[in-house]
Amino acid sequence: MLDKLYRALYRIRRVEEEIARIYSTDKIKSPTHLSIGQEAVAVGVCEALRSTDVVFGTYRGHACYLAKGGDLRKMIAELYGKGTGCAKGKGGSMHLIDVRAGVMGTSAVVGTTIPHAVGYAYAMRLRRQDTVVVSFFGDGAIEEGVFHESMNFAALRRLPIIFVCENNSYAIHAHQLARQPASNIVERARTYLIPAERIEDNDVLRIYGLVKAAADEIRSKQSGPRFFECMTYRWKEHVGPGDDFDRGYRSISEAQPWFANDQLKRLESLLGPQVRERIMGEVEVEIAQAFQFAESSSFPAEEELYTDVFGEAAQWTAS
Ligand SMILES: Cc1ncc(C[n+]2csc(CCOP(=O)(O)OP(=O)(O)O)c2C)c(N)n1
Ligand SMILES: [Mg+2]
Repeated sequence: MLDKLYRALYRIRRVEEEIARIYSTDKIKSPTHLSIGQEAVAVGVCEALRSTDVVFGTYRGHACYLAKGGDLRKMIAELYGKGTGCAKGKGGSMHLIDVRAGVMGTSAVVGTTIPHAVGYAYAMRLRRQDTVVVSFFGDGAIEEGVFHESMNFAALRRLPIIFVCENNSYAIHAHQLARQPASNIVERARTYLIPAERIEDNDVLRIYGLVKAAADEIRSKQSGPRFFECMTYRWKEHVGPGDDFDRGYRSISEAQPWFANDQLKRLESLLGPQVRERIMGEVEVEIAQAFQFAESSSFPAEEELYTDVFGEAAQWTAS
């Protein structure tokens, strides 16, 4: 298990470092929100799921997409705006999807995938399937009305869903305590009678263990939703590849404990050098191939502007 978690963490970190490295060349055609520093949440959660389980994420979604098994080549091609991308080059970094892997979508609009996840969980309950649904969102999303409507409905219907709040303390440049009366997200989840837990330290092994137990319980006992508030930290600026500790809204001293608590380094130290080097080598080849795939793919044809605009079943009649 350690080597799987390490591979997933290393792969996401290195993919995003490569994205950051080439960002200034303008090859990447969409705004890009990096999750460097936060990878442990997506990795701990997704490794605890089955391949048939599904996740819904946010615009900071590379980690969730990759950790759940989304196709790396199609993700990089999507960032390049190429027709071979996972959303045919029309979505960019913020709109990743790989239905076969159970990545049901990420969205630029804060909070929007929470009700999608709840709707999916409702469908699973009606069809008596044992799929577990995970909804990832940030600490900013809980200020959206739809978050509370979704929590209410999920609790009422005891839906098979795990809510994962990735609390990195900031929404763009505003600290949580400048936006919310208290740092009490788990308590608010509990008011819906949803069992909720806060994981303070980005500990990938703990996140994995707790989510695994929660998913097992949801499946075996139909015990209804669970909620995890995972404290974490965004190392890079809100959007883009740079550092922003000189912007004045946060300090490097606040970040230092999180740098020291890097879960990638932690797992690296728990693995033998041979395993580590094998994984690093394999991942580097895969990443190079993914960027090569994106480079050599074509942009979508002009006609593509008119496809996928409406659902196939949509019927429009003049009235
Ligand atoms: C409905 C909506 N309101 C405002 C925005 C502008 N916006 C983009 S990112 C963001 C911050 C969200 O913060 P959080 O949910 O904590 O996620 P993080 O960026 O920290 O991962 C905001 C307000 C938006 N995209 N959608
Ligand atoms: Mg945030």
